[in-house]
Amino acid sequence: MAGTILALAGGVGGAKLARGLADVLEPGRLTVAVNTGDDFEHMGLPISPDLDTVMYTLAGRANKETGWGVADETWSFMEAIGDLGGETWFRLGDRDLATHVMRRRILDAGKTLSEATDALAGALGIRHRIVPMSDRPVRTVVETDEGPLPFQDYFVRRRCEPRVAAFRFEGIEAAAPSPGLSAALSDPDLGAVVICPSNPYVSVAPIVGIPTVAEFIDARDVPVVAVSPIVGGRAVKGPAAKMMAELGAEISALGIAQHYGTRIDGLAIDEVDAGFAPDIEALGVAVRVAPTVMRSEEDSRTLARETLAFADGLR
Ligand code: FO1
Repeated sequence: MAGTILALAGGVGGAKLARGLADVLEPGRLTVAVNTGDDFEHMGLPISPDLDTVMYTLAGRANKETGWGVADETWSFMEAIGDLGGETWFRLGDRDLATHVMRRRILDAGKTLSEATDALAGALGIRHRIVPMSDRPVRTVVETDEGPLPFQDYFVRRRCEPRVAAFRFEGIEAAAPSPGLSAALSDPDLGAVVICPSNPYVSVAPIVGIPTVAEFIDARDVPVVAVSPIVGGRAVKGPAAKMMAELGAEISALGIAQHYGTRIDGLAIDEVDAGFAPDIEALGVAVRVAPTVMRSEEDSRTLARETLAFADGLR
């Protein structure tokens, strides 16, 4: 695989493949652009869940049980907040809290979300570039049968129960790509864009919906390959399958190919879904069958190598 790689990621699946790519690529060859549509201000703190999940995962400190936050976490702060009658629906662990407080201080000093991310990732010893998709606010709003819900209200407070009708990304029209994302897109050595196995509706859509990014993808001269987040008719983690059902999409690797259409050149699907290959290829999307469920860091490295080889073959 020649050239540099731009990975688009959000959530647990995205973070795992980003980790696999970081393990197999030199720091200068990988940029991970992360969804910020899930971000919100909570108790005066700037929360960036997908940036933190990617950062903690690349640092080897992610909480594998919850899929978010930090491993070996303690909850004294939350307990004390509860005792004082504060909000406890969105749980902030003691170690995780330090990240939000540090991000607050950096942003209050007038620095950008990109600069905050560089500082935090650097402090965690991460050598690969993790960048927010934009330094301007983009907020995902979930249109449900109970009306519009800010993303975290839908995802955490309501546990994804309301029926989804559509998604809105407030601020996306005015959202320029972050400097790191712009640099990756305009890098003459860019060899491929990898869309990680993240939720296509709420983790990937905000990134590829940024006008400059959408234009790049439509006019691209490098392969864009995605990894299906749906395996065997189910989401590996999270509400993607439930959303697809509610939106009337087929809950399968074919449904993912139909969602992305020819905005992607190739789709990596799991071995259990190999039967979908002809129908996906009929859409004009190349197929790579590979083990796509990442249960270990070795699995993530294997999938990263498969995805890079797949993209290389499409150049
Ligand atoms: N998800 C939950 O289901 N419950 C929580 O209390 C919760 C707290 C939390 C704190 C920090 C953080 O970075 C993420 C947190 N998440 C929690 C996950 C978060 O809602 C999701 O990671 C993303 O927004 C969706 O990928």
